[in-house]
Amino acid sequence: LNKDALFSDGSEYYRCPSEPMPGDTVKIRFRTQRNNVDAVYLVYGDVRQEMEIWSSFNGFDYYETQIKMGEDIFRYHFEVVYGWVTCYYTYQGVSVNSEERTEFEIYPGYHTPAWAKGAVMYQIFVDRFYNGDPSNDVATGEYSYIGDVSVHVDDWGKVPAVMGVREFYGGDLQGILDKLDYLQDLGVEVLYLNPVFVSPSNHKYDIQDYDYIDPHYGKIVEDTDEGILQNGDRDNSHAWKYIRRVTDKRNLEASNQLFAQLTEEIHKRGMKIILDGVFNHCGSFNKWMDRERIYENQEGYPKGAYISADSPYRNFFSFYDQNRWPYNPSYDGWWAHDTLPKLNYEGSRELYDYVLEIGKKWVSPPYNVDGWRLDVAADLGHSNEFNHQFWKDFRKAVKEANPEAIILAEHYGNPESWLMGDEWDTVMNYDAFMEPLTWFLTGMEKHSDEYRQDLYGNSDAFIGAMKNHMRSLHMSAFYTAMNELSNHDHSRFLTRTNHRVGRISYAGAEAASSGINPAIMREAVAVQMTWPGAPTVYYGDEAGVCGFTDPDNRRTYPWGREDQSLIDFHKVMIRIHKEYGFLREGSLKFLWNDYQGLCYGRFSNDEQMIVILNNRDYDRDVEIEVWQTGISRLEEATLKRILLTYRDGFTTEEYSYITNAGVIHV
Ligand code: ARE
Ligand code: CA
Repeated sequence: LNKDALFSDGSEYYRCPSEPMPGDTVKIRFRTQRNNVDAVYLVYGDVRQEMEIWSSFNGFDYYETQIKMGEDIFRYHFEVVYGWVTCYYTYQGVSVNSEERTEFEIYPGYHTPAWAKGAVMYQIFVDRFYNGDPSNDVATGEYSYIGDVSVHVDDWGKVPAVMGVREFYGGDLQGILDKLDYLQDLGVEVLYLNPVFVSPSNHKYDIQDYDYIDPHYGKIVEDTDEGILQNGDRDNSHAWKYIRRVTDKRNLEASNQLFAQLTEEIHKRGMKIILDGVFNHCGSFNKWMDRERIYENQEGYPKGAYISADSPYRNFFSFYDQNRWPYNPSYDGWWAHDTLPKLNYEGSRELYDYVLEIGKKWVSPPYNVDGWRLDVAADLGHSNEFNHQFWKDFRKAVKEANPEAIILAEHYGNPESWLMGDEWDTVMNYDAFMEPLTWFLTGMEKHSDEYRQDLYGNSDAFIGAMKNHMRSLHMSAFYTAMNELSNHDHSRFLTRTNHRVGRISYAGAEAASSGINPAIMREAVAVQMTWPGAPTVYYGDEAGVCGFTDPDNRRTYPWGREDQSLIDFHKVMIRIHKEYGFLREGSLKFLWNDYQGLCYGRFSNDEQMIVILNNRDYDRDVEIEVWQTGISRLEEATLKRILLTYRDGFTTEEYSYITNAGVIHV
């Protein structure tokens, strides 16, 4: 029995249709070496259903059988009979007995947007990407009305020793519009923007008003001291002027209009855009809370919950001390941050419905956003049960408004219970991408800042972690998972993998000349662009930007000082990613590994790619059984691509031949 030939997965090549609805008939397929086994059975529940040969090619027999989908999760594995031998094929591969936890699973009705499968995404932290409109910049001192010092940074290239939450560089929506050509040329298909709604911080996770784009990202059309007399409580005309920048409807509407223009332009180019949805908590600045008394006494704004016990928003939050009003400071905050009051959905149906409406509003005309990235999604609500109920309702609301909008949650740990087809579509893929890959390429251990000198991670650990965590991402979630190397919460990949270099200079060309070795980054990008899921580039990573964790990971994009060779490398890898459909929705198989080497194949029925990683700094010969992907020993022309990576001096080479039957010499 040739065990290495046995194969099946959740891709459309082995499950057709791959995202069935209840009532659909599904063809399930299984692969064996040609003329190698006596019988194959599909086993589900108590049923053992014999499969028949559907087709034979690439040296394999493909068995097939049909099943009718009900409403419930369908779990199955395969049983292979070969003379006296019986073995099983489960999600984890070949085994002598089958355990329930490794069953293949189908969730009838679980559908994720086709456009998101394998889509090339680009994450933008707006204030730091590009300043397209200096007239909307935050002024130095602007936020003194909330008792804080804000700084307008004039020098775009400055690397501050400490980046405060109120240091603003002026990046905005116009800046994104101005750079769409660059992004498209890079090969980007989807933009993911960190929060853009009104908020006085540069990260905007403390939302002040969910209904409007912050005018500092949009437009400030009304900007005078006029009207100061309308607000008796404000003794300082600048405060009033600045408050009006973000509360005057003319500025807010103009900003929303510019945003609609941006999404329209993005769609015109065939691209998509998703927004950050921060629904677990809002900002203490929010009109509902109004701790900073921004809205107090303004026409059209009722009193906030912090100020008044009679506030209509009183139940939007949970206050611990029921006797302290006004200025009740004791309320529930996300991870005890008092600027991030937790929203109390259980206490207010009105709030619940309002946020569902917000979920719909931005994916509907005239904005037509293509989905949400959900901040701290598992934290929302005060119980697990309630949390699931909320996301079920949220999904219904959003998909009703825009059926092809994606719902992508930020989550660390096992997301399985939210990924059953009726809550989230998928997740930011920390567990089955960013973390295992980081450990493999750096030798860094989980939850440790220590790097083992001269040791890279062990490929067995990489494969083990990947297989384990990939299991909780059923195919629909797996192909759409956001695969990042860096983002706004973690160190930049270049810095993470050059840990011992110490404090690193700015970026790009400067990084290159300061001893940063981009070889590991290129290796990681090669994996990212050939791995199942949506490869997502954190703005500036492609240009050589460095940075330690928050807030240093939010340095400005180095316009004019980019590391051009790293950008070019990204372009090549993105082009390869987009050229082959099987990289988006095909199969994955680990083919070989040793301590510092790893090889996997990606394939469909008629195209294959082999990716080989060599973490040693010298060439070596390895034998790889490429036939396992369907590359025929005889038909050499079917071998499409071999990607080779070396620690020093990365090369991508495109081969169209095999040097020896079934063996590639690296
Ligand atoms: C601010 C300061 C930081 C400071 C922090 C704590 O900027 O320097 O360390 O306060 O005092 C937003 C802003 C942050 C801001 C924060 C609080 O972007 O700059 O930090 O608000 O004001 C965990 C959560 C995960 C969360 C991260 C940050 O599980 O959900 O921590 N990520 C989201 C967003 C953030 C955002 C918020 C939540 C709040 O993406 O940008 O912060 O809305 C391990 C753990 C994870 C942990 C992860 C990262 O892997 O397993 O649980 O994530 O590290 O720290
Ligand atoms: Ca600006």
